[in-house]
Amino acid sequence: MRIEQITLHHLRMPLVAPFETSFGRITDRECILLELASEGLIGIGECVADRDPGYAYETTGTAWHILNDFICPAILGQDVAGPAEYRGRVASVRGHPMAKAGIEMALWDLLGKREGRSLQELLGGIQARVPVGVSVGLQASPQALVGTVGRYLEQGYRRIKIKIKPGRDVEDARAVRSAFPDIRLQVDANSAYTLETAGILMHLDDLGLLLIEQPLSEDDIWDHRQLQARLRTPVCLDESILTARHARQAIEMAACRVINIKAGRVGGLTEAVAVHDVCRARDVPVWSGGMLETGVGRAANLALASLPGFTLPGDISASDRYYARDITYQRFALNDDSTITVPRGVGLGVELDMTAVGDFALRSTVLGPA
Ligand code: NPQ
Ligand code: MG
Repeated sequence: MRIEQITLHHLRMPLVAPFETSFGRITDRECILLELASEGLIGIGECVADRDPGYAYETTGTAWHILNDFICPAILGQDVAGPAEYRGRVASVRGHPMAKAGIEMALWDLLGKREGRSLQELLGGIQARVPVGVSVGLQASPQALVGTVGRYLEQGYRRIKIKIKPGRDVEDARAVRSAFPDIRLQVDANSAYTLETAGILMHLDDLGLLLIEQPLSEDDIWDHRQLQARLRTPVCLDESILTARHARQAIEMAACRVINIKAGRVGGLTEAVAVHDVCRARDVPVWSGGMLETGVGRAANLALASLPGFTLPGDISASDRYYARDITYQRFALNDDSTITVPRGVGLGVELDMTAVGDFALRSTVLGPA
């Protein structure tokens, strides 16, 4: 596939409601949309870096720089066989997985369009509909949280994840559990604790949670092992797992019993499938994380989550959980059984609404061969 032109769009999209986590509160989501032109086809991809380096060190600013100055020049005017070969070409760029993953997603879309196959088929996905839940941000009080969770349950979500941080953990989780004794419930700390402050999390152990996600820092895999040894509830790693090797090491260390997979965090869908394979071979359940994706990244998450090892509900959610207006014509809705249907069209199976892209774009650039 000869890469003739790459267009980058830095977008800012308003959220339907503010989203607050242990690392901050946002009212708009930024991302970079990519369009790769090759032999009469356009492949589209989404880079999930946001404006601020709160979840990870990458931002829309660093990703734009790495894409514009290093990654795009390495493939423009070149014949790229596919996602696997692309990974070799960008191996000399250290880090920056989200920037790399944005182009990789567009290459998968191109490959699917060329071969007339869906991303689901290309990745080896099998389920037609994938079970999903909703991630609920920190609210003003435990009472407000119970109200918000109740509204998502009414909408049909059958798995709830709440965000926690020091001072907003046990009381919040207990309030939700006592209001809804039977729901599938889990918590996510986004690295807000240390082994020294994590003692409080022992109180979560009798709430029947599905898992406790990323309590400690990204680079504290060993300390997650110490914490997991003291908890009956499974620890799930998110930020700590940047490669399939990390997944293997974390499992070997008994640092977690579940892994959250996000293609952006691990540098692309190819590595995401490799993480899935490592976990499946060891009987470790995985589920799809979410990064408040547009319809583009949401389609990719659905295809990935249809692989057989994704046995827990994903943080994918319907489009209207996050956006009143999206950049794809396709919108994803929740089915009655708390699933979302995996797109079946070629590639990602979604088409861009270029009017919406134009309206949300802060800047765009068209890159050609040097
Ligand atoms: C998580 N996602 O599982 C992430 C955290 C997250 C759905 O909880 C901008 C950029 C906003 C990155 C919001 C969910 C974000 C973000 C949440 C990451 O940890
Ligand atoms: Mg998380």
